[in-house]
Amino acid sequence: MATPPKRFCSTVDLDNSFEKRIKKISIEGNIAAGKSTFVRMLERTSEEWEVIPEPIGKWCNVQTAENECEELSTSQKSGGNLLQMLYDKPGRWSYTFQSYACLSRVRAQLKPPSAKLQQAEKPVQFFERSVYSDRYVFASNLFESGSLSETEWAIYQDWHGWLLSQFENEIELDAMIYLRADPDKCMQRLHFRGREEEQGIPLEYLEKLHYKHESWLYNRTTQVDFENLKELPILVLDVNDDFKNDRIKQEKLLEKVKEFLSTL
Ligand code: UDP
Ligand code: DCM
Ligand code: MG
Repeated sequence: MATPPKRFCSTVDLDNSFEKRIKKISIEGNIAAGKSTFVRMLERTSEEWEVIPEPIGKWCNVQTAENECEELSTSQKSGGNLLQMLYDKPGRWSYTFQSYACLSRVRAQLKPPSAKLQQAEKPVQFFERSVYSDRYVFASNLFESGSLSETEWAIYQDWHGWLLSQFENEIELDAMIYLRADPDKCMQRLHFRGREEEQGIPLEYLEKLHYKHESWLYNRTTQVDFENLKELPILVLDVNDDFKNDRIKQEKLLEKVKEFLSTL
């Protein structure tokens, strides 16, 4: 009797075990809390860790020196403008912005992991924010402050729920890390970063977003519609102290991340 081709079976096994092994973790936090700085640090730490930056962040940085020679796609151009439009006229542009932000995030998160990651023994993908913060922090806050109408909010929630049900397996998270910083610290960092579109943001806006993060990730009192989200492990890290250029603080944060990963 012919022996079945082993390679075939092991390829299938490999695929399955990769799906089981890979951990997907989102990094959450207020505007300018330090998420991008934090994920860059994670990326440098291990070959087995991959980072998926927030697409909005990329669009806002299109005019920096390192990118200025690159050809920009229509979506990148409109993304950059859209952030400005959102802050200039939230009543007009919040729905458009939130639709585009979520769509582009799903698209970025559906890209297959790199070949290097697929060979890793303990692969981890870190996402800068998630479709959940899009909804439970940003869109929800814009609705509560009157920038999204009842109808827009109802339509947003309808397609958001449907979209996630379609891609549940691909984008489901294993855990979240909440980078917790006081709104005035975020304001300082926002000014320090100097992203032009954001310079008119008042402290009250960061305070509202802070309370949204707090009730969702710290007090866990926000009502969420996704079962898997209700029990998701959350690591809370205080990032009020600057860690960007402080090796010892970075090491301490990394220790906590590693310990957290070992529990998942
Ligand atoms: N930043 C800092 N010290 C830190 C973390 C961040 O000075 O410990 C600065 C960082 O260089 C940037 C700004 O704060 O200019 C916002 O950080 P980031 O872009 O990482 O924040 P995000 O909006 O991604 O959360
Ligand atoms: N943003 C938003 N709604 C979302 C996601 C992001 O309004 N669903 C905005 C907030 C910031 C920028 O996009 O101005 C993302 O940048 P940051 O990485 O600084 O939080
Ligand atoms: Mg960022």
